[in-house]
Amino acid sequence: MDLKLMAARIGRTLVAVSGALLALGVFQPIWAQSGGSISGRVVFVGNAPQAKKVKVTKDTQKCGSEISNEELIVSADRGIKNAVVSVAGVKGKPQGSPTLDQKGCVFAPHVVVVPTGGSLDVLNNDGILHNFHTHSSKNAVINKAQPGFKKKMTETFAQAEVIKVVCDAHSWMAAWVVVTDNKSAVSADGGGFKITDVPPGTHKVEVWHETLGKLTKDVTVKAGEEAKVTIELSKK
Ligand SMILES: [Cu+2]
Repeated sequence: MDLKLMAARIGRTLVAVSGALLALGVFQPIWAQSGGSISGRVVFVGNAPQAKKVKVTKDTQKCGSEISNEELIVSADRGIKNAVVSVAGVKGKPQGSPTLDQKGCVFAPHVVVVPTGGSLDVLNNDGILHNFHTHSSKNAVINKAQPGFKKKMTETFAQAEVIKVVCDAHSWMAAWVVVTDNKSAVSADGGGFKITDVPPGTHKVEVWHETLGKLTKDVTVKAGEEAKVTIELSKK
């Protein structure tokens, strides 16, 4: 028998044996043990407020005449946008490098997650003067003008912290930089979120929203399954 034929026979035998072991439940395939996911919605309990409008008094050709205040965005079916859902003690990094754009005199996104020690690209797509000013206590305060010609600045955050960012040139501009090593997701329009690759077990899921505060919930994740949760927040 030549070597190729022998290798092929050994290969087939291995496949058959592992297949039989799988069928017997002797061992679990590795991909089934890699974790599950946590998904669901963050919802508002109570009378959902209307988003406030803010009159623009400056740079109106770039900013328009009115801006929606983004501190509490609740959809018609009560979903809360921009809540940060994270899994305590489970490390994870956001995909790609986080960016905070300034477009139409609004920070976008309104809430951005940055890993501890990681960097954030601060973009200026407006071509007018903005100012990136952080209100932090654990991290060094950043207060930098970003003139129209400066399309990008890169800032780093050494410590885990929830940081409010404002622009001193436009009083309505505000955003939040959430610095954490925990696996996190920011709830989308309608309040939906999903966190993948969570190890099996019972986890403390932490939720933060800028005006509704914090909440912790125990969530049990099973390998290969999606744990569905509804997180309810209300005004204090
Ligand atoms: Cu600005």
